Amino acid sequence: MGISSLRRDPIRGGFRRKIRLPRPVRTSYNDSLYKDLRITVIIPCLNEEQGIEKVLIRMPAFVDDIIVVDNGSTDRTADVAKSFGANVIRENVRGYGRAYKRGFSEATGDIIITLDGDHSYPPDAISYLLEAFLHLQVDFLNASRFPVRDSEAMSFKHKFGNFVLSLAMSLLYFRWVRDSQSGMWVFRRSILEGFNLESDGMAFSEEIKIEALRNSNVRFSEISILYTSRLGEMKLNPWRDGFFNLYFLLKKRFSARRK
Ligand SMILES: Nc1nc2c(ncn2[C@@H]2O[C@H](COP(=O)(O)OP(=O)(O)O)[C@@H](O)[C@H]2O)c(=O)[nH]1
Ligand SMILES: [Mg+2]
Repeated sequence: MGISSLRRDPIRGGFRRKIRLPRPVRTSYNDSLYKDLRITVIIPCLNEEQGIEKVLIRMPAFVDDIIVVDNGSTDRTADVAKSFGANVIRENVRGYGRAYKRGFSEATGDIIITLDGDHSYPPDAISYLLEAFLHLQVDFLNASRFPVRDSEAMSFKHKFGNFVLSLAMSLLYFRWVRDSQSGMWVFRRSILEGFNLESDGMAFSEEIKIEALRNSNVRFSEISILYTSRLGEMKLNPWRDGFFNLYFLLKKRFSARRK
């Protein structure tokens, strides 16, 4: 029945025929959990006092636990994160991968979600990613930054480097991966048990995806998010990290697998 078929009440101005609103549906889910799942967000930070504030302001309320791994910051990163109720863990040994491995060892959630502390990845996308993760029935969901809509977010050099690295990973592992360097992932914590994560540096981002692709019991998928320009100073060294990541990719592909 279209709304035009209802006659306007000339006196009260409303519609004559009563529209019955459905009763709120009660679910059996525990209110404090996202569909009965405990969600842990892990954010590695090296001097991200500006970015981490913006990230934590936008963090959805259903996230159960936020772990900020403070990788030897000399600014107010830890204080800002604590003021938002995050669980701040200090990891004095530098390195992106190192920070993540420390964070994983402290995580308790059924699902782990990661993002940078620089406010380049969207915390608002967490619910969308979780829904996609559950709907697609996967174990590891990679959030691809491509296509990049914000022209300030990524230089041509970065886009080109990312494309080369992602193409190399796709060819080496026989699986199309659009963004091998993305730092935003959603995965079941239990899959970490079968992973062999060695990198302490920036190559960790591709290594965790390689492990997901290599494990036949891990269902992998990828979905686009909106990536924007970071706040604060960039920690990545494009040439050094780019070439090292390519070398790491080849080394991992052709070396014997350690368990
Ligand atoms: N490069 C780097 N990043 C770190 C380190 N420890 C923590 N991080 C954090 O890891 C995230 C990724 O670094 P970023 O400079 O944003 O790299 P990009 O996103 O690849 O450009 C940021 O939140 C950093 O603050 C570290 O030792 N090295
Ligand atoms: Mg970043």
